[in-house]
Amino acid sequence: MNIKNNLILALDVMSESEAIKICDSIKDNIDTIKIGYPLALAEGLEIINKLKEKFDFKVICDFKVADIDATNSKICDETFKAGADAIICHGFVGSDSVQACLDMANKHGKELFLLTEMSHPGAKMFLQKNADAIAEMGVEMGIKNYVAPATRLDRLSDIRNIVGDESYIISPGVGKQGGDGKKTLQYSNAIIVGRSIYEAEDPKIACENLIKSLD
Ligand code: OMP
Repeated sequence: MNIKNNLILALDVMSESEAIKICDSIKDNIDTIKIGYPLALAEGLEIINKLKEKFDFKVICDFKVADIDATNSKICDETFKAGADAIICHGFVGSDSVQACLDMANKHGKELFLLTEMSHPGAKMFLQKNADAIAEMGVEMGIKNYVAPATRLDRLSDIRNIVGDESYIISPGVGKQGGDGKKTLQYSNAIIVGRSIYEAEDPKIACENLIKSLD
């Protein structure tokens, strides 16, 4: 994926009108947005194509897919049919579940991102202990895209070492969760930022200031 300014907007707002307002203000600086459960549950999957058509964005669907293989296939199929360019799946469910997502992404000619370690404090309880193994599994499966945390640069660096320089890593946790964008980009290909942009008084200025700080 080629992501403008190495910056993805996490559009976790709760209505189409809010989404359009934010997108309008950041559209010159951002070409890739991430839509997750908040907006998809509030407005339906149609929101994906509505925003793609209006702003020509690439859309990553953050549904953290984590079910048995048969169910994962159906979730991914519907998401890609709705217009998603990529989907994020969990790795802790194991290779059969992840393979189902990968097969569906390949069938649609779209991308899969494998989530390794999460960015929040609770990730230390269970996920961190297995994150290296999840990343190793991804490499064995031929997965090219990963999600890894901006909040723990040592862990992000470990995961980069496992997946190699050819892999594409996107990292959430910059801003509100305490991560630093510039430092994160030493290891990641792009950062994912939500609240520091869409909750800002002026999202366009917040976005421009963030981009300047990445230089
Ligand atoms: P802010 O904390 O508001 O910048 O948003 C971060 C975005 O990244 C939200 O959409 C989260 O759901 C998402 N996210 C994480 O914060 N941590 C993770 O480990 C993984 C994700 C994700 O998969 O995108």
